[in-house]
Amino acid sequence: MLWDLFCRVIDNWGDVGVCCRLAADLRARGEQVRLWVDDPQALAWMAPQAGGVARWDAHTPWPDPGDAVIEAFGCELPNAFVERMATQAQPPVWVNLEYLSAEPFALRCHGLRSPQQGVAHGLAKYFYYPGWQNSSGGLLREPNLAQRQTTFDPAAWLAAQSLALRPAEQRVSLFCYRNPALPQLLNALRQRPTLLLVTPGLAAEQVRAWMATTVLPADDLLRIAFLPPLSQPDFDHLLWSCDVNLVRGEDSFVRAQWAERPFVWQIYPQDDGAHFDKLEAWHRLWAGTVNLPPAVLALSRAWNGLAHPVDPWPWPVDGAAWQTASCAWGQHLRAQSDLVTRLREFVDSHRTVARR
Ligand code: TRH
Repeated sequence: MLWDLFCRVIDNWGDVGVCCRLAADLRARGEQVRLWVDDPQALAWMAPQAGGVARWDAHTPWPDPGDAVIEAFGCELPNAFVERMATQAQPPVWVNLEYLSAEPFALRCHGLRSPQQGVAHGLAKYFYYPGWQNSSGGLLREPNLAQRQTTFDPAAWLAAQSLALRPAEQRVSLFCYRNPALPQLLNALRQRPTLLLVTPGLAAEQVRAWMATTVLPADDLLRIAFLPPLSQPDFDHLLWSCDVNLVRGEDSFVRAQWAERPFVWQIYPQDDGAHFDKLEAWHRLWAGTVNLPPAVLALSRAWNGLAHPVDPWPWPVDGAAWQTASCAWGQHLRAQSDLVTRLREFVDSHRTVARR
């Protein structure tokens, strides 16, 4: 089938990150994909090999739509394209790919049909919610992920990044938004030998600001390395090479779960505080499924500003239990089908309905 996948870059990298990963996964399964991105700049470093990417705007001369149209994160399709969808003898299956959420509404709304009006009159859009349960839309997990992970050599990859390893040193990756709890985290990391791997952008900016006001002796237990922007495969390699990963948003959050290493998620902050409900829904699902050390939830709440200033900083002492829980969670998810498997089934079944 031919898929048209629309992405509008709002801010940060997750919109385009999820869409280019979805496009690559569909193509890996033999699907034809046109990835329409309004601002594809980030793909130059995130997915330099990505093909079939087209920049779009209100003046794009649109081809006939494919068999399936994926509107990522409610990005509002251009009217001219929707008009072409409405004139097709066999209209495409139109799917709104929603944000990942553990809140109950996501399961309730997953798969719902929404008849459209205006230029889209006669068309229906379907809400598609990713998720962690069999009744959700699933999580992106490409077919060769497990094979990549079993053949990956962290020491070789770290050496290729010119990162010398020290014995008994924990490795922590940092990918975050602005976070007032960062100084507390950094001071907590100084309590034992730690190599902190800092991603570019907001994480690097905040760590540098902290270093400007904190004297780190040359023999400090905390070492800090600043990373360049990594391709998505190399961002996976970073997560797979660390003992703890601090991730954010949506796509890196999911990738940290596939890494099956301890992770702490900074949820995308919203002005009205709505992200707190979303975070606690995630906590309930996670802690209700695997045996999480209590300190892990305390750390997650502290890192997301739900409980701070916290002293002493709740960095879990029982790393083994945290690692066991992370593995159990990943295995729990791998036992389910992935998002693209479910999405293809969803489109197939709804195309059949349209043909009757
Ligand atoms: O960048 P983000 O904060 O994106 C967010 C989320 O998508 C959120 O849902 C959305 O509402 C908001 O944007 C507007 O975090 P996320 O989702 O983890 O996306 C980051 C992408 O960047 C992910 O695909 C991983 C990738 N990445 C790299 O490939 N290399 C890197 O070096 C880094 C730091 C990230």
